[in-house]
This record gives sequence, C-alpha cells and structure tokens, in this order.
Amino acid sequence: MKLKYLLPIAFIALFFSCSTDNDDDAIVNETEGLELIQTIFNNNQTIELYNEKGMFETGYNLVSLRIKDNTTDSYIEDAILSWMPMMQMPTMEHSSPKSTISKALGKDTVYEGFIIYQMTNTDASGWSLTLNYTIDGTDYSVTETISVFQYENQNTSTFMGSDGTNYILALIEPKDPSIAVNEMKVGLFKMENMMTFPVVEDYTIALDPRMPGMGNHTSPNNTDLTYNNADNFYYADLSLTMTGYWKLNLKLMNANDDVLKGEDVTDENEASSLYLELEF
Ligand SMILES: [Cu+2]
Repeated sequence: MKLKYLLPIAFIALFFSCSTDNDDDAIVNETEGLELIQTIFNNNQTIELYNEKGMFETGYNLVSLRIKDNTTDSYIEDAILSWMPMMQMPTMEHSSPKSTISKALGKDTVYEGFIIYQMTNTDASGWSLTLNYTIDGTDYSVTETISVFQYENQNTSTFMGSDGTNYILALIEPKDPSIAVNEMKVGLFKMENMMTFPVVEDYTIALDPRMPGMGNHTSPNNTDLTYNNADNFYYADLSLTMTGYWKLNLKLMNANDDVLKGEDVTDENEASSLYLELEF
C-alpha cells in the first residue's frame, strides 16, 4: 500500500487509541518500581499493598497502598486511612512503631506510610494488619494476616534502657551503601505500652562503625546521630571505607547526656551491646 493510503489509517488508529476512555495506563505508572506485597479484599473494595521488594521484612518498611472500588473498577483518590499492625504472641499481643498514612507525593491513587516490624517468627507468621479507611464519609475496616520475613542482618534493635524504658531502633538509610561517607538515618521509638510507640525526640546516638573481621578497624569522619525535628528521624555521617560486614556500634544518650544503652568500643571491649549491622 502506498504511503498516502497508510497515513490516514495510522491517524485514525491513533485517534481511536487516544480517545478511548481508559485510565489504565496512568494507573500502572503510579506503582512503577513497586512490587505487590498482598491484596486484601473487603466487600466492594480491594486494597493493594506495595513496597520495593514485594514482601514485609523485619525492620523499617516503607509501604504504598491503593484502594480499588470494585463496583467502578477505579482507584479511590480521596480516602482517609489508618492502620494497626499486631503481633500475636503466645502470652500477649503487641503492635509496632508506625507512621500515619498520607497521599504519596505527586500521586493520585497511591497512599504511603511506614511500619517497623521489630520481630517475627521464623516461618514469617504472627502478624496481622488492620486497615481502617473512610470513603465519602463511610467507615470501613478490614483485618488480614500478613507475612513478615526475618531480614538477614540486625537492622532493628529492641532493648531496655537504664531508665527502665523499652526502645526500638531501626536502620532506614543507607539502603544502598557505598564506599563513601553515607547518610545514615534511623528511627527511635519508645514502647509506651503494647499498642503505642511514640517517637523519641532530642536524644543523641553515638556512632562507632567497625569491621570485626578486619582487626575491628573503624573509619574516619563519622558523626553521631542527632534528631531532626523536620521528619522525626535521626541522622549522621557514616563513613564506609571498604565493602564487607560492618557493625555499627551505638550508644544512646538522653537529653541530659545520661547513657541509656551501649558502651564505648575499646581494646578490652570489642563491641557495644547496642548495635546495628550492615553488609555490602
Ligand atoms: Cu512479638
């Protein structure tokens, strides 16, 4: 066929493909780079949970959510959401540190928040997630069993301070460490009770990264973790001079500089009792 016949056909095809009333392409883009963790069905809604790996693991989990209205097959853009993770243990149940849920930056259908699972069972069992949400003034709630897998390194630590308070510390950054001065980011929470884990503000966490496999050497230009009241996390410079296994020895101090947990690393003491691990 000659070009002058082909072109109108091409234009007609283009016209019809653009004019079809179909939002699927735009919706797919909103979860680009994310993997589906789980789908939860609740009457007329389907809730989709996503993160980068497509699975929950112990430690800090950034979670993306979408709610689909099954009657219209479209995603809800103006829902109000909250959640409650729960771990059922032999003698009691408890929740975990978590954020509020808000609309993800620049997205129409994706909501976002974090959950820090401080523990799990070896077969990933024990946890459930309750989602409460409001659409057009109507409240909904659903509870579903979830799987939380044990992360390979200690990326979170639960401990009792010398003040008798239980704390949860979780490594958030660096996610992809490199031989450089990395930005280190951690979350620090206290266990007020089994259900409530508020952020701990204005403490200091001394940082001493070491390579136990290589004479316990450290690295230059590290800084201690200090609180940032803009996002409620703690930040430091973490200097990693080579690849391998690093033990991030820590020492938690309250606002009065009282040591709540952890010890200095010395010739006689090769590690702090408070630490996180990193391997790259
Ligand atoms: Cu537990």
